[in-house]
Amino acid sequence: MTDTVLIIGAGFAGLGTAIRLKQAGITDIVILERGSQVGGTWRDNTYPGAACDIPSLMYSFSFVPNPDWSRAYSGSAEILAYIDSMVERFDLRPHIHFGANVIGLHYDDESATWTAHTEDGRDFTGRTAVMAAGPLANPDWPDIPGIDGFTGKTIHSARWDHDYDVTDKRVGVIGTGASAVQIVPELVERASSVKVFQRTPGWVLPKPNPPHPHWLNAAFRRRPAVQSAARQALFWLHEVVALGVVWDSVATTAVQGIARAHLRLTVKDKWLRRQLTPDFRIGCKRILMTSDYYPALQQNNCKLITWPMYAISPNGIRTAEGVEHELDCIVFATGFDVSKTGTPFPITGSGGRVLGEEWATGAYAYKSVNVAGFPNLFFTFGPNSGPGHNSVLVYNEAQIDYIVSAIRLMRAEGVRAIDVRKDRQDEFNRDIQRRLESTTWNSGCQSWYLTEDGFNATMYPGFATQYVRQLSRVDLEDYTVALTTSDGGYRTAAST
Ligand code: N01
Repeated sequence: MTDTVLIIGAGFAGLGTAIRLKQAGITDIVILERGSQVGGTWRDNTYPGAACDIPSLMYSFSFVPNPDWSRAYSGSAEILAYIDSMVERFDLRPHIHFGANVIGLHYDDESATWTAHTEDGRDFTGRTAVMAAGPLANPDWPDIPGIDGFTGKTIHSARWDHDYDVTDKRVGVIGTGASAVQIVPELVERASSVKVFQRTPGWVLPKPNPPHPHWLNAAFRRRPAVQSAARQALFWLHEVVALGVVWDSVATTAVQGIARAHLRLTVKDKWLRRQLTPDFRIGCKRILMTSDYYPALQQNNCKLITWPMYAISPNGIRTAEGVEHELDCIVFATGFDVSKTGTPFPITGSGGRVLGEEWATGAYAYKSVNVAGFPNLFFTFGPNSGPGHNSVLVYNEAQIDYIVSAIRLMRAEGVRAIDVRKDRQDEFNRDIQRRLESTTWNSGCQSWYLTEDGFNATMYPGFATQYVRQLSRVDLEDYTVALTTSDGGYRTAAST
């Protein structure tokens, strides 16, 4: 029982970890999922227009190829169907406990095990635990005065209410990030009026999205190597883009030039163009990929509001110059409450140390996967694992394979606990923070990548290739290792 692997979350990362564990012959897996369905952020983000801005050939696992993607960039329903299909294809359902909302995770030094407590009073214990809850899980409602007094309908982009019909309604959208730019074009088609409340404009690049022709999907089906080659080609194309997007360089100026030209070509009105021109380097905030947003903003029933919001009134939104914008519905496309400091629920490690306290001013880890003092605990999408230019699933696959290798190694060597060495972790993080200094993310804008103090606990400052390479091998030299002895006790590897 105690060799069980606990996985928290049944989104891409949790299911991917379970698949790779099973493929490695490890089957005592318990997946704890707070929802009643798999899919994580793709289960929750079903707003009109929800889609991925990374090509599907890369926004999928290489070990679960799908030859049938309908187009270059898939919509959320198709992605969710892909995630769902993994459950049956790899017989994961018996491992998943739905409605298991983890509210605490605690390590016991005596038994070297983790116990997850759920909201409904259940406990699940395992030798190892994998955090796969995802960073974009909890909607962020902004702190705008009067928010609770609005008498119309409020909807958050990450919890769309499909029973509410926006047809002929006066809709306000707060936010102009990656979610908003997908929602606005859909709303403009249906609502009587759409007012977009912008605090900061983002850089926009066009996103042509051609359907995959039948012959291409047939080729992928007949020759999986063709699909792998296409995936590789896209991967390297995105790696090249890193030169302009990750580091602040002349290539950044070139990419910014493309975004500026796109704005000039698609937005004719000078005033609107000025309002939509960011004052930060491209890449600093997430680049918005859409060909539909600028045209939607210029429709007769759409208006960009750039006056700061003063308050939400019972009838709408009041802006700083004293205008009240009357609305039937407010859409909050205001993003996610991402834990860059603290943890989503209490996690106590060896000796009762509390991870939330250690991460109070910013999260950090060793290679984004382990944290010293929290033995046998592994993170997916952990600190400093975010890409700005490539598929997050490429990074996620590397994390998963590292975790599976570590668990296999533990079993093969009779290891009861591995705990990453603090000196290795500190050295690693010094290097990460030094390298982040020259990136676009740290070049002076405010984004969800940074804490309020400007600490970047989110992004990986390099190529995807470098990230993958650093996780290609588990070196037990990086860890303090406790081995099980023949009498059932244990000793640290150093004392052998
Ligand atoms: O959220 P965001 P999102 N008053 O945090 C504004 C992923 N994603 O849901 O920029 C006024 O980016 C805020 O303004 P500002 C992707 O990783 C992926 O759009 O802070 N405005 C901003 O405009 C992405 O990065 C896909 O000044 C307020 C917006 O709300 C992440 O999800 C698609 C405010 C929030 O933007 C989050 O994107 C969609 C306030 N008080 C999302 N508070 C893919 O295609 C916030 N805002 C894979």
